[in-house]
Amino acid sequence: MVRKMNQDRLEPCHDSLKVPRLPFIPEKLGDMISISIRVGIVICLIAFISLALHSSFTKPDRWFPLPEHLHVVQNVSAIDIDNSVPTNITHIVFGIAGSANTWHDRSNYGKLWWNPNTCRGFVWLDKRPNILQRDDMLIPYKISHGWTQFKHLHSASAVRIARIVYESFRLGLPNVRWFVMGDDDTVFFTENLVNVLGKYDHSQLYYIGGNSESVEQDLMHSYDMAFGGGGFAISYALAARLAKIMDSCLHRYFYFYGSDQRVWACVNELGVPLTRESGFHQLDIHGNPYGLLAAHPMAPLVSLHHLDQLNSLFPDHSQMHSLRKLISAYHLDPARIVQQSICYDHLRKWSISISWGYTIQIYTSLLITADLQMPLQTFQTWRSSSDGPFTFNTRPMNSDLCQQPTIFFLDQVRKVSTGSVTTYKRYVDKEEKTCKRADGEVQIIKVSALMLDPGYWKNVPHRQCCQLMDGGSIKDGSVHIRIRKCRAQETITI
Ligand SMILES: *[C@@H]1O[C@H](CO)[C@@H](O)[C@H](O)[C@H]1NC(C)=O
Ligand SMILES: CC(=O)N[C@H]1CO[C@H](CO)[C@@H](O)[C@@H]1O
Repeated sequence: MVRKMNQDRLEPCHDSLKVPRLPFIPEKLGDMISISIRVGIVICLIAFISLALHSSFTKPDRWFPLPEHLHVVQNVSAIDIDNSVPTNITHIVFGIAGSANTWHDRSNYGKLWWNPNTCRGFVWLDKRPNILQRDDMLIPYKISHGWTQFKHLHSASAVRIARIVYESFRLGLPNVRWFVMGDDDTVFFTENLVNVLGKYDHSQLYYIGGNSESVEQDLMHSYDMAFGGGGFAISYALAARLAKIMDSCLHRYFYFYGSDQRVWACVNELGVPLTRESGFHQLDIHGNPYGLLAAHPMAPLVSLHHLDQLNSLFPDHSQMHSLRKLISAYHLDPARIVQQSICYDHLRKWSISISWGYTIQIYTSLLITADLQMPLQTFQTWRSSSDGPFTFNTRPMNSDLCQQPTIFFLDQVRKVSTGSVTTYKRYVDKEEKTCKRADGEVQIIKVSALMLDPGYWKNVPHRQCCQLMDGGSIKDGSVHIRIRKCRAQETITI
């Protein structure tokens, strides 16, 4: 693994192949022309042989500078076609879009998820950064090259960032199956990313990601575009095809706005559609992402974005602290993080919704599963900060605090032999103290679960069931719930 700080790499020679011209003889005689063609061919041959001989004793690039796309084609041989080895983190090359000015602050996101022992890839910067602290450079950086030559209507950096996939490919790193693009404020959940990508054959043309949560954004850009901040994956095979057309393509789409839009347009020229994976989160929302993460779609959590523009995931904590907390649960059981389970206390007529590793809600009424799996709208749209529409249904959050569900947030995580025990602590809003709640006695919820097999997500998604232990008895303010596979005939019924 390359851990040293990466400097800009030397650009290969850009001169195009110079074709020797035939000596032009201005004679009108036909045979003179044919003679001159023959002479020309001989001269060409001599020139070719002598150059070839010469080049074998010198740096090849100097004499036969291949056009860049040929360099790239050569390296298709680098494709790792041994599908018998399951995809792992070392098969991914990350291309993170950064800029010298913001990298110092944004590098904090990288520190949350980048494991320098296993992750490969670079943050691509516009220029050399002022290195303030050594650990800013946990993710090695490279300086983008050749991007200033492109015409653009909006921002030059959109061109630069769109080219990251191309520049990453051109590095010719061995054993690459996927190129994963993200922003410097994207947090990846790499174990889940690996498992999601492992479902697909990297030697086929794949473009995998998610679109925006806000319909206004999808209308403005495209529903079938992978939004860059949520991150997207390009298979090696697609990257090889893209690399050949990238620069001409960027010239064609100079009038586009974003970098992800440019990549999308180029991918479209290759006839490749977006493969949607609902664990990629652009988080094009304002306000509190709580509702979304408390009722996550049935898919592994792959990424989160825009976190410094959203409320903290855990109230009364900084966003960084919140993320560290969420990630501590994620490390315990990656495939299960924020997965929802729903169960009922039929005796007390309560509904309980668990988002594992994050939060639990208790409703002191019986709500159907179809409602509970619908996110509470704790957020607004990205552009206009309106109440929708989103690309999924939402439930309104009652403005009367006392009518809202009781919320518990992750407090502690503990590994036990083959699973985990996570505890969730009742959250009391400062203004909420006066509410009389039927569930007021419950202060702590303890949840035990077996580790979710990462292979779980290779099957058709299926919610797991939960069950109140000890008949739902409350001991010292604490309730115990177990999450487990649903039994063969079991339904989640009021
Ligand atoms: C990942 O796969 C490679 C083969 O491409 C293998 O050599 C390596 O041991 C694997 N690494 C892990 C962490 O499984
Ligand atoms: C031109 C280029 O980038 N070539 C690379 C192709 O891949 C091999 C490794 O598989 C590299 O060693 C080359 O530098």
